[in-house]
Amino acid sequence: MIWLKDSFKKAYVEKFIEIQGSMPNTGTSWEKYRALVVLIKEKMKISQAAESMNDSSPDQEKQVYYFSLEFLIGKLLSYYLINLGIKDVVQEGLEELGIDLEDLIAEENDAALGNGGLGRLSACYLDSMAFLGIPGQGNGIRYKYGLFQQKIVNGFQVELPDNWLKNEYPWEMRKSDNTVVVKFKGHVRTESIKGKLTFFHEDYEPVLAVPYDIPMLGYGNLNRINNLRLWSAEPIKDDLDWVSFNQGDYSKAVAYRSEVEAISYILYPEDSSHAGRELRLRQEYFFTAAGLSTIIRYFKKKNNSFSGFARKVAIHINDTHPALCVPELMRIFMDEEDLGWDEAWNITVNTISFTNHTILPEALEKWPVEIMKSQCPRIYMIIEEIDRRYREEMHHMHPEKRDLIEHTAIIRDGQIHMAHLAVIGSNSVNGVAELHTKILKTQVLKDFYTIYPYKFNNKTNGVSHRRFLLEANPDLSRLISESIGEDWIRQSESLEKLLPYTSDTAFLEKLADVKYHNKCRLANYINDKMNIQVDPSSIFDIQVKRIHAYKRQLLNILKIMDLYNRWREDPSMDIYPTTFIFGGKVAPGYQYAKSIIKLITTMAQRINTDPALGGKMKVIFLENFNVSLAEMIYPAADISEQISTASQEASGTGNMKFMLNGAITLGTLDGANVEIRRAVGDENIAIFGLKANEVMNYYQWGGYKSWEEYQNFPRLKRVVDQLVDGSLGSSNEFAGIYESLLRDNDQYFVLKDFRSYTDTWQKVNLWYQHKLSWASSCLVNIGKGGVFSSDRAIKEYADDIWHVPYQNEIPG
Ligand code: 26M
Repeated sequence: MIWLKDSFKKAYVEKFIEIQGSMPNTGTSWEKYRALVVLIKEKMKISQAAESMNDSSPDQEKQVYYFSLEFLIGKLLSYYLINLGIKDVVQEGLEELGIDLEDLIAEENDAALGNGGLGRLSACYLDSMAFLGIPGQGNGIRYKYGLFQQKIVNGFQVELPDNWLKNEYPWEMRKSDNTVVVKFKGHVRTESIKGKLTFFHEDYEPVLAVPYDIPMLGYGNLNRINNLRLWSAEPIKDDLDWVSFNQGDYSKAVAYRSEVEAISYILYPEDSSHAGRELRLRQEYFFTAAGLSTIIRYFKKKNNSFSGFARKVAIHINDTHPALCVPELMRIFMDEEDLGWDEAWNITVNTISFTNHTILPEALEKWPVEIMKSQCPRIYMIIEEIDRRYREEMHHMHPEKRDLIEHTAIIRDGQIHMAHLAVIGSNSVNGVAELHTKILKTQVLKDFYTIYPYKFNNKTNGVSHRRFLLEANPDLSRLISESIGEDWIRQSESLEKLLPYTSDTAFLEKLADVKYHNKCRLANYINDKMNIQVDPSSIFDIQVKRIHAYKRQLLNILKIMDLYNRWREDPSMDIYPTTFIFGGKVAPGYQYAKSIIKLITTMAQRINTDPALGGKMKVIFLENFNVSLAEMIYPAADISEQISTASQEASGTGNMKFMLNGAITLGTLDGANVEIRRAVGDENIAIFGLKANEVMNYYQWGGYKSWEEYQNFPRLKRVVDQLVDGSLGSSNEFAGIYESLLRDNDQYFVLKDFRSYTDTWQKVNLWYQHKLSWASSCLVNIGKGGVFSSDRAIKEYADDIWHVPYQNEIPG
């Protein structure tokens, strides 16, 4: 315990006076929030300084650096109070000062430096590394604007800028002393000095990379505070001089400044498409080069030779976005540290590991040679050399396999294949669920799998069960701890101790009460925000995630249209009242997915205002789905919709968050759903639809005939026709969706899976009416949810890939 109530109160009041020059009761909520954060930050610093003084071990611990263009961290204050074990003390102390902690928590902006699954995963992983005592640092970009805020206006998504730094972000610390220069453009002059080729990068554009650090504090672990280092791009101080000296042109000086500031200006809001924009490449090189330079600087402080580098440093690249780590590390070793190619290459490969997050071909990064050459001329030379040596080596090993070389080369048809660079330049390649890893080995990267079988491994994703269960669902957490003790907070697998309660009626009733209470909380939110009343005793059937064709929100809304049709025809139909809830953002340029939102909101408008339904159905599209909202939604779910076209969702992580909160998955055998089913058993999950191998077979033979599906199932034909027959209004809004289903042959098998989906949904609806059986299955999901904690995932990374120790025991 770092504070008792009275010492906290005293410290808080003193801190407030120090910062504001007045008493707390005169301040705004924002000022009170900031003072609390500053106080906690200082407390962390003091304890960490004490720790590092005690650390007399001569040998430096191995450091893990997690490179990611996205960290979707959400809010920190409330979570850190829990991790420090002082939430109650602080809450009571503040209350005595007349301050409501909830008001302060509400002041914090979500740090939304990520799009979705990939970005939230990196935040969960930093959390678990801090908890497990792994020296693990994040490296990313301090975007001035995070993921856009979504408003729904007339049923359409409207994007607003996310100006999260408007007020200042009190968790971050600017570390100007650690600023580095990243060099873009210019050209490379080669000179032979004493018989050695030497490279001079000349006439380059210098960009200052200024780091901002955010402390990463794990549960119960004040001794080890990790760091998330986010880089901001700034013009060099004397930019006017520099530019006028070089170009003698004022307008160029202005252009220089804005080109530099653009680098860390905004997060790209696409989560599955690669547009090949120059600015994106500049972002990638910027944070890669800046991050590596701090790693090298820190390493050199403690070591005098690079031979042990890979034993002291692990660099993990989150998708291919940081794959320029490979040539940049080579550049540093060769051009700055004077190592030869072979030694530099060995160390580089042994240091870097790589995670792939998607098989969608449109997401795979390829950069035109011309862009790479002009932005990063020296890096391009090194990539060319890596490619040349790779081809040469393959030619030696497999002289007959010319195809193999062409399929796996890094540079081909004027494009640089970043996934190939990442696979060749790393010692480990992992997928994010068993099925996904299998698809990588047998399809997407199959040629590489024949060349480097030993590099491939699976690391099924995990989520922070402390954020998404302990923090997000306090009532359930209390019920769990009262029954099985608090072990589960540190050892997620201890949730299995709940399993004996699946036949305990009194317990199951309490579980249902908790769920009801969480549904009331969400219902109140919906009422406040949207002025729509939803019945908390109806089934909450929820799909929240980015909107994308492969995730098939369309399948869900067609199901709702069908149900609505049937209900109107037969009001006595025996279906339990259901509230259908959607949430999720669309990439601003993705018109098709935008029309899906419009379809959902159009149906919502219809159904929610139809008096004949007597409130049996409601449809809600919650705007601006983000981490904070997610923390309110998962605890309130009965049904978790995980309905992607099998093979397309690499893992999913929302599925795990729902499960840990006792929702039943209604899903396809895709991504980690496969493993969820294995964990809970067939009777505690609802699976439907095509299997991955069936889908891939169809793809191989050019798809299936969606027309036949449509013709042969009248209920389906009816909802598809309704998209264009005027029943949804006179505009042509949904013609694109209609065409995608019938003319473009329904690439995502929406029509093909419709029957099996609606049948399965109906069974689930019946099942819910057997309250005890349902609650018992919910409990199995919670009890088996422990393996999907990011603690488990990080331990596997630590054991198999990074080779770092972790502390797993409860400290004494
Ligand atoms: C690429 C190029 C240019 C701009 C943006 C991108 C890009 C950004 C994010 C591409 C993909 C991005 O994210 C992919 C992603 O989020 N994948 C998800 O990763 C999760 C964590 O592993 C999985 O659970 C999801 O199944 C997977 O879709």
